[in-house]
Amino acid sequence: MSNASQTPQTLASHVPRGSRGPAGPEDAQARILELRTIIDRANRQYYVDDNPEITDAEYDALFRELVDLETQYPQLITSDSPTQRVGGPPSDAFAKVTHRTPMLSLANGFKRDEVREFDKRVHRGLGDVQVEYVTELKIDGLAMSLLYENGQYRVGATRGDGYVGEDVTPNVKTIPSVPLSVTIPAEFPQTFEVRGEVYMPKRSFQRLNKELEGEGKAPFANPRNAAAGAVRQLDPRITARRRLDTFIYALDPAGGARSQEQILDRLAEMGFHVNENRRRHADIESVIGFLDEWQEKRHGLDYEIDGIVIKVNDLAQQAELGFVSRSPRWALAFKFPPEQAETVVDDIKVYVGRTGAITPVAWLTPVQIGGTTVSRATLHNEDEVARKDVRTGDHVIIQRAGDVIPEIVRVIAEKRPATSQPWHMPRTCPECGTDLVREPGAAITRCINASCPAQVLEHLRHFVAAMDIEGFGYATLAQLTDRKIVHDPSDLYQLTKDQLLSLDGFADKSAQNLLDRLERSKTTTLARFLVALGIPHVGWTMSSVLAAHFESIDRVEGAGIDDLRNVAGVGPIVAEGVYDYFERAESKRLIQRLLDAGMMMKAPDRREGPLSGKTFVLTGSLGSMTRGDAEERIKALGGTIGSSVSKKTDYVVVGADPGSKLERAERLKIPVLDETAFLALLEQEKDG
Ligand code: 1X8
Repeated sequence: MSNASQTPQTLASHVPRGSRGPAGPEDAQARILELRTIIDRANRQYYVDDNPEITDAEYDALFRELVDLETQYPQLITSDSPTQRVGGPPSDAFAKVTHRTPMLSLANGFKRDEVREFDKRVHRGLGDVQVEYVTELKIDGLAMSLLYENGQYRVGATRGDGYVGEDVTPNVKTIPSVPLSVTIPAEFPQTFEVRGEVYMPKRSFQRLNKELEGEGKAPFANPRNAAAGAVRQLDPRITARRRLDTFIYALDPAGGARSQEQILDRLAEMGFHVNENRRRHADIESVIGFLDEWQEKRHGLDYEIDGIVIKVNDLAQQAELGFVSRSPRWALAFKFPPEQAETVVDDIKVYVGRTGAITPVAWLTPVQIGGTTVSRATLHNEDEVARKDVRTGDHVIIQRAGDVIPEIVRVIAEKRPATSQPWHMPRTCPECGTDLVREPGAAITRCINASCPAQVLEHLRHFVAAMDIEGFGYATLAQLTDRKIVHDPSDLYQLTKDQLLSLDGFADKSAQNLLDRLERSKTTTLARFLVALGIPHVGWTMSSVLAAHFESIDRVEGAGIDDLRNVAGVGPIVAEGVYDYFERAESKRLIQRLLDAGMMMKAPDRREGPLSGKTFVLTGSLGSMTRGDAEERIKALGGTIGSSVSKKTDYVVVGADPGSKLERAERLKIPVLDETAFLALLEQEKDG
């Protein structure tokens, strides 16, 4: 098997750095959309797939660029911008939990001067008073919320997008350091929430990766991803085997504690794991001493930290400082600089991605950086290689910023072998031999042969991942394409059991399971289908926008360029990408074949049923069910919930103590249902 197809499919598909700043609002709009698409995809990879492909440092740079542009052009901010969220979207695999208060992210600082600036802001905000700080290690784990009722552990949730997380209660329950019941201190509320990080100790991580490699499976890139994978298992028994641990640092309500330090002491008394490496400081220079100390000492820990969290200690002062957009003003996350190491470039090879993008990748003599072995570094594109003048045989400084794909920072010129030659992009595709194309002004070189085996394989991998069809591993798809059984995703739906049984690793049961999963995947949503097609610039956010607007694949396919441009949240670059995609005969053919195979798409968030097209507004409380249950039952029958009464409202359901909505309904002559009538309607519609 050629190695060209073994790389993550979109190694190079985020935008190359060094792009010039936009000149005016129109350029800014285009760049903002581009950044949002890249950031949304990166978020999804990080939070949902546990498989990031850009580094934290790159992510931070892209995010900062977006924040800067949106600050400059506030009129271009939309509610779906990643700057308006604080994390990634929750996955469909778990029930959702709405956090009692949002799980916010902290403002970041990278330089000691930014820490001093933070101190100045705090002092400006509080006036002429003493401020104490508490510093804690910033654990490179997975943020969690744990809810306790009457001292009993009830709900464990991931952070998700900060507002809604995933319910992973049974999984978290398997973590030994999570107390299942706690003794509640006197005068403490019966219901409280703690927050902290779940992490995988370095030692457990190394053992797990050895096991995975022994089974021929892909290892995790870092302990954080391994911990995230373990928490987000559907089977808690797997979580239990992964030896996770926790550090807890927040308590809500604080129950009489007056400082962060007291909160940490109280959490420890209650039986939570609290990190012992914390310190109180009378001034910011003492804080900076703590940063220096831990930047050195951190490698001696059995867990990864990526910085130091600095908090104003006094809770009253915290309350006075409050919040600014997505972060508290009283805290700063100081991030350690990326770690570097020296190694040798043994070779430079190119990979072909799903869209035909050709990415040069340096093969390195394996080297340890901060506890992880690194043997590859992305070189992004031809210009990047030329700019850094990286050559086979060079000694290089590489850096890893907490994530998978490390980067070459620079070549050590003094150590260059005398015989070395500059690297050049090959003229032809290493997979199919087609002449490579680089359009004027573009950074990316492409193989434009749509049936290039590497592209076909990456396209299939993208499709099965997006459609959430388990059981099509790399090896299976590679066999199917090598044997020319499968050429595009629609062929998957024509597979027979005999064909599957002819592949390595299939028995009757596993073949049947795979066929069943394929069959089930045919009932899907328009948003998922659009993602699976692999349209340029269309990740989950964009596909949801398109699905909500157009509601059917026919209408997306038939949309003109102006129709697309007029969709809120779709900018010119995306509009063009989508339009071009659907113009192509291959795309039309693929979609038709998928539909012929029986693919069916539900309209976004709108269930079909006897109440389809009917809008209900609820007011007052019902005796027999909660408001939420009533809404669920209406939606289950296809109805829609409105928030205010208008001429478009079909029914107003009235419980006890109705508000002004009842008056308005009577004025507009909208049918009013009391609880009995409402229940009767539900029953009748259900039977009918
Ligand atoms: C994130 C983290 C916090 C702490 C430690 N590790 C983290 N990853 C801490 O406060 N000790 S606070 C935090 C957040 O608020 N996003």
